[in-house]
Amino acid sequence: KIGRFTNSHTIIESKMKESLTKILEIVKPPDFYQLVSSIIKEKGLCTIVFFGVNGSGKTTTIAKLAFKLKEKGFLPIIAAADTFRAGAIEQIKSHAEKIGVPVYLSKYGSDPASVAFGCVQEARKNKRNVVLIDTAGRMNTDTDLIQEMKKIVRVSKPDLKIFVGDSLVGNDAVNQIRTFNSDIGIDGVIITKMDADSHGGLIFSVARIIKKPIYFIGIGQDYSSLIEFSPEVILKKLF
Ligand SMILES: Nc1nc2c(ncn2[C@@H]2O[C@H](COP(=O)(O)OP(=O)(O)O)[C@@H](O)[C@H]2O)c(=O)[nH]1
Ligand SMILES: [Mg+2]
Repeated sequence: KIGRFTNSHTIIESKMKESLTKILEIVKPPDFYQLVSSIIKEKGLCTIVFFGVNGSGKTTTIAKLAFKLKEKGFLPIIAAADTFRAGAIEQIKSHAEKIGVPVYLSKYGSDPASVAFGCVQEARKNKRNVVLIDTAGRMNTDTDLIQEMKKIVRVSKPDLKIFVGDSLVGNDAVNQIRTFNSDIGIDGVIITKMDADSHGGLIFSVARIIKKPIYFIGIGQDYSSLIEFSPEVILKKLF
């Protein structure tokens, strides 16, 4: 029943917010840093591998997250396991230098799984407690590359497998998420470039298809432009 002085737009808007909130609650994450802390407490080390197609923002997101982890007192180390794309090693090395986080490097063409494994060993030796594994951008149709990703997972035994998805790619990202989830298994998602896109369709696809937590959203290119996901933050962006 609409009261005499109530604007019907307001009612529609609040109904929309209500149903969107229900969907957003599906992907609402547990506290990321608490989760990492509890893994470290149990195992002494938390290993996180990031995957997703070329250009989705993996390397940038890892730099942002390493920066945040360092700020919070964690001891991150980055594995430069993208040994495939030209410039990838220099890119991560330059980020790591800027934020003051160590990086474990190898040569182009070397086996990404052995880089990931080497970094885990290095972390144990040097008392680092979070390993962030950067991987090559790979097309989800390329089965060789999916095999390679499976090998990285087999060898480095990550505690978390995070899919990094670009909010601008729309329906393509939905197919990526489906393929990656069935072939490798996704524990959580980070959605990038939300500063350039305001409808956030990918968030709703994650809620509908894989129902896994979305830990962070990327909202820009600098190191501080990574914010924790919450339904409130997204609703504020949408309305
Ligand atoms: N505007 C914006 N650009 C981003 C964001 N995250 C990454 N990028 C940019 O996207 C491009 C590809 O990122 P990169 O990390 O190299 O992707 P990768 O191939 O998955 O490692 C770079 O130019 C980044 O600066 C974001 O949240 N917002
Ligand atoms: Mg990269």
